[in-house]
Amino acid sequence: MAFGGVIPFYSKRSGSWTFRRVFRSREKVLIFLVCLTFMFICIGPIFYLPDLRGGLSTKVDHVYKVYKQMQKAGPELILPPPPPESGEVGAVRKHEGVHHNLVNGEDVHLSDDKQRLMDKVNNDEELRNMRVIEKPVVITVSSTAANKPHEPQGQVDESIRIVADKEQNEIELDKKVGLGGQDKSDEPVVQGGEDADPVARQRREKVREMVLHAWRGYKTYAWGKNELRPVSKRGHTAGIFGREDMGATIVDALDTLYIMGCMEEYNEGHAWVQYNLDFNQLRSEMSVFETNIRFVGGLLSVYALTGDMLFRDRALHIARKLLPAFDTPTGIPYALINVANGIAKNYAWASGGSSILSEFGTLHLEFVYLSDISGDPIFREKVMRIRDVIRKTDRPGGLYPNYMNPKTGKWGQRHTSVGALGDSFYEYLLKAYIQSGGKDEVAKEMYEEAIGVITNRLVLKSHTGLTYLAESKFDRLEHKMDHLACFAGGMYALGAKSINNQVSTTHLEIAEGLANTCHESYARTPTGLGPESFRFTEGIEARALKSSEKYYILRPEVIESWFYMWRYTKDPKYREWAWNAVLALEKYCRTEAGYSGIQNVYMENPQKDDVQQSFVFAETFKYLYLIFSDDSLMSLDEWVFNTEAHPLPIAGKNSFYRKVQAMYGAAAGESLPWWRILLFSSILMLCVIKAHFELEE
Ligand code: DMJ
Repeated sequence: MAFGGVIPFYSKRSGSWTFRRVFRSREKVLIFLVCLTFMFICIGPIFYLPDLRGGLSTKVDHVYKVYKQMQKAGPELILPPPPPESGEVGAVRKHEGVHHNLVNGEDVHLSDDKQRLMDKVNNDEELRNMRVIEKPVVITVSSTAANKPHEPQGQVDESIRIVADKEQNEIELDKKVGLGGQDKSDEPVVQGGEDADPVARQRREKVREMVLHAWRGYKTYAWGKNELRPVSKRGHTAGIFGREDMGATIVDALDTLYIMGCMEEYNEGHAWVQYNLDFNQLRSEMSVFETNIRFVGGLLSVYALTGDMLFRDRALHIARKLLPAFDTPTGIPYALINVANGIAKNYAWASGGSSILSEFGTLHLEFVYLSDISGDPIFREKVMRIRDVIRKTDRPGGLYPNYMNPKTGKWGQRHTSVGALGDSFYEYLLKAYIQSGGKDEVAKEMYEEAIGVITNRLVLKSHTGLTYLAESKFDRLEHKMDHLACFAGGMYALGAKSINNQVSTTHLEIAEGLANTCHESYARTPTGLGPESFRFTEGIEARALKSSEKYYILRPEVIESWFYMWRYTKDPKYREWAWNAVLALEKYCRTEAGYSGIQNVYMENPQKDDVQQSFVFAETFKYLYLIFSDDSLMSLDEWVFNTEAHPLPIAGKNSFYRKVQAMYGAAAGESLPWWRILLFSSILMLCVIKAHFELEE
């Protein structure tokens, strides 16, 4: 249709509506308005709609990134690539035993080009300069400055930069908290928080000393490695982190160092993250779940605490690398991913190639928060899809089995546990509700339902009255409780306090009972530290039976449950139990270079396992420190701890939530439907045309 058919034009010559070249000024204004509206419809959403902001702007970033690298790569890219040799990285794109069809069929020349580009990127002088920092940069600071964190960074890394809400950032960057409290009365207490009791203060100082000791050992012998071997004094990495040195200990420790006011150490870690933490270096498989709870969770926590954009950008960079793992027919992610090529798979041992409940069910807090602070809805969508699938699938006897096949959406083996393989799924149902500021009713319902069935079927009492959590295997009860399951004492207490209903009192009693039983598992050993699993039979209670169950690897769950119980009951026994754990850690786990797990808690002189787990910083030391602090420090009314004890702010209750403000009245992180803006723009255009006609008449 001709333009003149839509918009009438005035003709001097005939007085009728015809085409002509010269427009009246009113017509010019009209045309300008129509064009403006049209441009607004076409271009506006790219920049302003929360639906697209993250997505498209990220794609624009990626295009820009590739363009920059192409410029640097120079003429050699134009030369025809050599034929790929077998075994060469990038030549063979299929992964044995992997059924994930992400790169199958890809042009080998393209792969080769990509590899060359990658090599070029890796050799890029700028990046090489970034990576020369092997040892920590110890920032010499004056005594007052030593207590201050790095100034929050702006757009620190162009390659992983995302579009942020400028105004919001300016507000947030203005927030700085010094040691010993905060400078704004309505802000959460994230440092300081000394208890009034001098004994508690002294004990807390001891915990801080332990952290510094462990950090110095790591810094001296394993800086940049994932973990420290504190006996043999070298680096260590577990399969969950992949083979490369990704500084897992640094990322897991940062928020703890910050909360404890260890600012020199915090700054060392900050510098390492800034210059070295780069998942583009990874070539091996890593765990989606562990990467999420330790790296993404750790970075998000420090972002919330400090407002430093560096941490948000790194968290987004890492989380985006995990996304190909979610490309399954159901949206239930695989357990392992090679972030270099996006190939994902499950553990071979997991019930016919199933994904694990405690893994795919423990992404929600971090992913929702990522969407809220970036405006990119992709993360929220991924976890909401997981929730939909598990919600709609019938559960045998009301219990959630530990396995689900990501291709069929069918449950695997009928094994249910609140310990290994199940644990943090239940924790995240409750905490999703808390994180949302009480708005996520679905999470609440799911938690209430799940915990109801668990309480009825798996919470038992031993013949001397110890409360414990059994497991269910093909409808038979196994009277075994993992150290991991001891977190449930804290979960029951948190649930009872956050959801006030007719079962709250019972749940608080169960919490008390579980915390006590887990304490018994510690008290009944000569070391005062608890075993990996303990059993209840005719003859024994709260004791390990098999030798493979007798180790202690610095796990936090028992201390975690005492932390919640202390906060909610103020019964001094929890502080005493925590102090006994400190003494036991000092006696049996401390080495010259840090802290090690032990192989048998029932031996007077246990062997050390020579691993300082990264979670000892994130969880064990943090919960100990908080038990001896005032309740105002990391208040449970303002913060919710992820399963790695990284605190995340509660929406609507914590001014450190740092939500990106979406435009057009949509709440941050929520999608504003396309149709709404389209409708709005069309109405606007029609009004303009109508007004014009009216004027002409
Ligand atoms: C931590 O990494 C997390 O707590 C996880 O949920 C399971 N357990 C380890 C520490 O024991």
